[in-house]
Amino acid sequence: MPQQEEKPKRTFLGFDLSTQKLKAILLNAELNVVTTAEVKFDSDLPEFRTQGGANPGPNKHEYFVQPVMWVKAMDIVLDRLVMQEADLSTVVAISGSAQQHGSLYWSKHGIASLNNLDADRFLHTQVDDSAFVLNRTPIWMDASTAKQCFEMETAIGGQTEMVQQTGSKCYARFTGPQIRKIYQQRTHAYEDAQRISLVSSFLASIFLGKVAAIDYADGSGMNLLDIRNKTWSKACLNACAPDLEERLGETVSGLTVLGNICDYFVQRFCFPPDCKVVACTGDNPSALAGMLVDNNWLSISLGTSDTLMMCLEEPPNLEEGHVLCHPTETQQYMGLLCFRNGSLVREAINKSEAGGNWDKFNELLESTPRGNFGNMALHFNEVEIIPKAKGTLRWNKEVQASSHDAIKGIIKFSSPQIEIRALIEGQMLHHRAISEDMGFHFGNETKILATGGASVNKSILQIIADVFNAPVYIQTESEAALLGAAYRAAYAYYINNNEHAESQPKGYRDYILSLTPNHLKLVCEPNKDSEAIYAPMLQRYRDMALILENNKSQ
Ligand code: ADP
Ligand code: XUL
Repeated sequence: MPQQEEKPKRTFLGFDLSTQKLKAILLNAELNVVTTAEVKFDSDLPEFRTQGGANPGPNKHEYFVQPVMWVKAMDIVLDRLVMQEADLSTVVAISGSAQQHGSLYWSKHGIASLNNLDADRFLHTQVDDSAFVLNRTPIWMDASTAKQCFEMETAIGGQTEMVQQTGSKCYARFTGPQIRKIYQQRTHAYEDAQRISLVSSFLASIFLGKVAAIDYADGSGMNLLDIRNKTWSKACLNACAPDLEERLGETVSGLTVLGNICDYFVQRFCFPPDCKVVACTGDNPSALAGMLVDNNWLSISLGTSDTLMMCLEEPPNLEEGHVLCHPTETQQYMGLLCFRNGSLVREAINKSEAGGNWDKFNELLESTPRGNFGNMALHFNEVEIIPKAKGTLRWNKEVQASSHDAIKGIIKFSSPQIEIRALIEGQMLHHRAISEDMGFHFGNETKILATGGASVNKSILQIIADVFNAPVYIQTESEAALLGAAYRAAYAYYINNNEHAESQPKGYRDYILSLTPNHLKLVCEPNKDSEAIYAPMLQRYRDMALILENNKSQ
């Protein structure tokens, strides 16, 4: 007998089925990356003729995907992992993240094929077009359901009621309005659909060999889930389509082990037969899980749009923005705010004021003092989501919130330096005000996690630190949604494992951080005078915004 039994080699596998690609990541027992593999839809699967991972539909605002493309991608990504000598026989748990809101409609034949996958054949020859009553799945980019949104909100007693129950007003891309459109326009297909999956629960279904439950967090993006009770809202189901509950099935926590991997993957890719399949979730909740943040953290993604995520104790019932059930139960809820005028506006001002050179842009930005002599701007080049407004406004220190000039603003600032600082400070004041409205409490413990393309820009991050009066960190590993999938697999495995039965199991965040503590890097701290400068500016921004709001409603 050896003195100490050798620990079995354990790995965890995470997937992210995003808009443009399917990516897999294999983590070892210490949660370090062993290997990754990916399949890009446009270039690796050109036969589906996607652009940016989607196909435009025949009618205006329609976007779809053929689900068999995703099935094919799963075979390929697993092959690519094997080709990189990943030992899949060590994988003890799997989970996934996927683009939110898309819906798949299983046929009777499809469910039978899923239950009886033949390991000698490719997946996509078994879960093929005929596995679904619609071989085109509407995805989140689809904006064709304004009519159904109106109908659903009206049926349950208005927009406020929809927000109260589901955490969001009806959005065209959300799954409920999409299902209703299919029920109305393809009634026979709807009637033939045995089950409906989200993209995330579809991913889990393939590994499980049966239709998987929808998790609470991704379920919150449907306008169908009562986010307080974590059950389907009868009123919303009735407002959507008949006999819907039986098609949706039960909902579960995103930390649930749904079962063992099906035999197909054991035979074909050498997974162990007791490898656990953990509920999959949407890409935004999964990113929050991958960032390992608690209620002190505000995460700001500076991508094409600026997206803010936070943990919340209570839903704020905001007219805009989304409240979702928290993916890892670190807190009750997560808040999600998306602002359309992010990087593209910064790029436009960079072009007009600094010739498109970010170094020059930063030099000009840093040559102006914090507070910008009282100059402030709002640039909504596209109609902003919150507030729903379009246009540019510049205010100098003479413009009073109470005067008519607040609505008109001034034409131009006196220098590119002032223009650039006014843009960045204005964006961040706007983001801070709305995240406060959503219920985020700023205090001494507040920290910011910056991600996305513009998070490489330290001058912008310094302004974030000052306006939010909080230190700014970046992640050392990118792709939070993908990491979040593998982390959830590891945690669900841990809480389901007998070896911890006697002690009180750690919470999700504590457990993952105990294995992989150094995932963040501090990049900027607020200057000492930042609160003194930006607190009055924030109030001024709010006063100005109120004038605009009142003016709009007159
Ligand atoms: P998405 O994931 O939404 O496609 P990314 O997170 O990749 O977007 O971010 C892309 C954006 O990052 C670009 O639009 C660009 O303006 C911005 N960006 C890249 N480098 C810089 C930089 N040095 N400073 C500011 N913004 C930058
Ligand atoms: C969120 C949303 C997108 C998709 C695709 O509401 O529509 O972020 O999840 O990434």
